[in-house]
Amino acid sequence: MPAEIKTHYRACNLCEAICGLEIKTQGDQVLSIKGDKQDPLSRGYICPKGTAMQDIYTDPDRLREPVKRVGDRWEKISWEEAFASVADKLVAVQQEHGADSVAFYAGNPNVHNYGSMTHASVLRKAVQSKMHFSATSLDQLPHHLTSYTLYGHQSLIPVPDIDHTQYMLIIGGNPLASNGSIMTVPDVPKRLKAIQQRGGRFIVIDPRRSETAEIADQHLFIRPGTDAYLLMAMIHTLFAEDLIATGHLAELLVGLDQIGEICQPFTPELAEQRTGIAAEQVRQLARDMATIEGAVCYGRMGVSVQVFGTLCQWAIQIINILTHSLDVRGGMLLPSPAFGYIKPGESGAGHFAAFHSRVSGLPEFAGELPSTVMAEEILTEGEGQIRALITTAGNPVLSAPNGQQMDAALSALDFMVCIDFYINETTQHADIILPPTSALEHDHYDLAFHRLAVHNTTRFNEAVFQPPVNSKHDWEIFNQLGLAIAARKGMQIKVLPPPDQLIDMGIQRGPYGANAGHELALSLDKIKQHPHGLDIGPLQPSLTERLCTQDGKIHLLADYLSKDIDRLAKMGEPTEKDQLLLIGRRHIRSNNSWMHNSHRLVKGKPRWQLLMHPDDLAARQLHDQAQVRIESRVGAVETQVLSSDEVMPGVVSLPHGWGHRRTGVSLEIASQQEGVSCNDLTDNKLVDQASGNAALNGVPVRVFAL
Ligand SMILES: Nc1nc2c(c(=O)[nH]1)N[C@H]1C(S)=C(S)[C@@H](COP(=O)(O)OP(=O)(O)OC[C@H]3O[C@@H](n4cnc5c(=O)[nH]c(N)nc54)[C@H](O)[C@@H]3O)O[C@H]1N2
Ligand SMILES: Nc1nc2c(c(=O)[nH]1)N[C@H]1C(S)=C(S)[C@@H](COP(=O)(O)OP(=O)(O)OC[C@H]3O[C@@H](n4cnc5c(=O)[nH]c(N)nc54)[C@H](O)[C@@H]3O)O[C@H]1N2
Ligand code: SF4
Ligand SMILES: [Mo]
Repeated sequence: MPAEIKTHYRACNLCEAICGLEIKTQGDQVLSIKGDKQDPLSRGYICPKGTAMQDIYTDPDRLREPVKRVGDRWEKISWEEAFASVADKLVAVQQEHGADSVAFYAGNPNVHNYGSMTHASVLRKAVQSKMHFSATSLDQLPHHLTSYTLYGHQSLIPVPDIDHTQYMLIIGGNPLASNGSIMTVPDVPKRLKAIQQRGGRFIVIDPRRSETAEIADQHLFIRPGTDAYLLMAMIHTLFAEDLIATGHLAELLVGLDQIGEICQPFTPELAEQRTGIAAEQVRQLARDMATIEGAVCYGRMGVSVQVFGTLCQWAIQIINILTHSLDVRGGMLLPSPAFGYIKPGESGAGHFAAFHSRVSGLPEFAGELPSTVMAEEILTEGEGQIRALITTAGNPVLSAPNGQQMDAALSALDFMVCIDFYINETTQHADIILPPTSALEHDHYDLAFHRLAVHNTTRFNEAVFQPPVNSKHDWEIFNQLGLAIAARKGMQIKVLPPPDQLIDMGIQRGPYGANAGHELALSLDKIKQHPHGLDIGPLQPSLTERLCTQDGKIHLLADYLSKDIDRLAKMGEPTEKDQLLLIGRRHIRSNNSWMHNSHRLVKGKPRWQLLMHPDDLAARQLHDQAQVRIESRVGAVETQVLSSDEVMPGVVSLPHGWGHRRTGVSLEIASQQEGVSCNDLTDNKLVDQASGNAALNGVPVRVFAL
């Protein structure tokens, strides 16, 4: 008799949109994956990656047991042997070279996997090193630093109230491809169209006419890396034209006059010269923000991951504050999640520049050093050198700038262990790989992204499949490896109970719990009764009660920002003759570096080429689809160029996460794909000076015919 057909509901954990999925299975087969129409947040929306969740589950290349490297082969080993060897090695390295000779790199999927978020601390406590790196500093670090500076907590991050806004200014974000970031917004095409249907507008500022720009009311090209001039000029205009209205926040603001002074030199005319956006247009953007009720200014990767990333994110908050667009309906609002609700007294607020990196002297934030310095900290000899590395769900060889240097650094380590289920560009350097279960084999509660969602909901889902007998979840690996290391150090550490138990306490104590006197009296058990998710209401103004600064005020300016504004004022014209500025590009069918082993996602038109404006092609006597060599300060790659007026003249675009054709990678489908790694060109020395975040956009390159 054939096995029974079952229907499961599960949120997708591949990107920040956390769409509800309806998954039909029979035995151990997935029959179909569709959007869950009853999910109150995603409303049935799904993208092609959601369907591809099944390809990860069935992928023959996915590791199911620990492996150890023997020469250039991989040998299966038992979990006992794996934990013992890793613990022996790490402890030996620390005994010889000190606690900080072992480093961590945590990749992006950690924040999409709740057991990794709750249990990573067990391993960290056992290892006791202060060398932590993560994808945060290749990404949203400027948002955390800005929230820490202005609102007193790195995770108190307001998001656009997209369902009620009348005017949305999107700078350097492409939600149609990314499905939103630092803004959990499934079903974003409909949500953006709804702005227009209710008589509002949205405007995109981007060096490329992106998918989002295509459907916007207006698209303005901007020269990469110059957004800070635009934003400072908008602030300048608000002061110059007496457009400032701070509404209910007025009494909380400290340093308003200083902002007025510091933005003086940044005229719309200067902005025009640097950005390419007409001065009158710059003024109009400021006026619209100030005069339209329910307006919001939002910026993402394009403005975070560039040379003035923090200044841009700060200026975006300031514009929202000065136009009474913060903490108001239709503007920027703080989500109120069932778990992880930030209010005064909450731990994990962050700290900044408590120590600096050894070689380049970049500051830590919240206990992490910028990932741009990880390779040099491995390669530069001397006291404090990193000798061993633990990676969890990360692929820095393809994701961090100067990938060739990263590759060389990982080869130079005394020992490396990876918690990951693929042998890819990074993990191939490991001595031992510890593979966790895949997503459909564990339960799921999204800890990170309900906290950034445009509507408050909560959702818990059971595992779709029973995990195989000899398998471990990420959280079990953290517990057991932590114990093994602690035992060798004669330390006592506590392992943690399963993640669902941990978050249950947090939910019960949260704002919808019985303790808070909420009528829902939420607990995990109650949430489990709603497998499609539970609607807990639209975003509401709440910032004034939730500010975590010591005096409960918003200090608009900080020293490090004044310094950065100085740096902006002194910066010259960025490009030399013949130089082009390289930017990235995301595609709906791709997910950073690790979903190219799914046939259904990579089939069809290739998507890894370099885009170049026809004028720039002509100037180099290049023709469409020619093979070209791209050179930057750190490296060179060869690929195909496509002629496209999507990018502005002077700008070229290459997506990241490709470049799987190399020896040592065991990804059957991915390694057949053409395409090179964009991060073999991006520069580890090109950083946002304020935070140390990587500047992966706006990288100077030259392009030649092959
Ligand atoms: N399909 C898909 N979805 C994803 C991901 C993925 O890889 N694929 N990754 C996920 C992750 S980890 C993240 S962080 C988010 C990112 O989410 P987004 O930030 O929305 O995604 P990006 O496509 O990187 O958008 C950045 C935009 O900035 C533009 N840009 C580049 N340089 C500049 C500049 O100097 N100024 C301005 N104004 N714009 C600039 C680019 O052309 C691009 O359109 O996406 C998430 N979702
Ligand atoms: N040039 C350029 N570079 C970029 C960007 C860009 O826009 N342009 N974007 C940056 C951004 S926003 C980000 S977030 C980073 C991402 O950088 P990383 O996080 O370093 O890289 P990913 O490609 O996300 O790789 C994820 C790894 O996690 C593994 N994995 C997946 N799920 C799990 C799991 O549940 N458990 C475990 N243990 N492992 C798992 C995968 O096999 C893969 O090896 O890239 C950054 N790099
Ligand atoms: S948009 Fe993101 S969360 Fe939704 S189905 Fe696609 S990958 Fe999954
Ligand atoms: Mo990211």
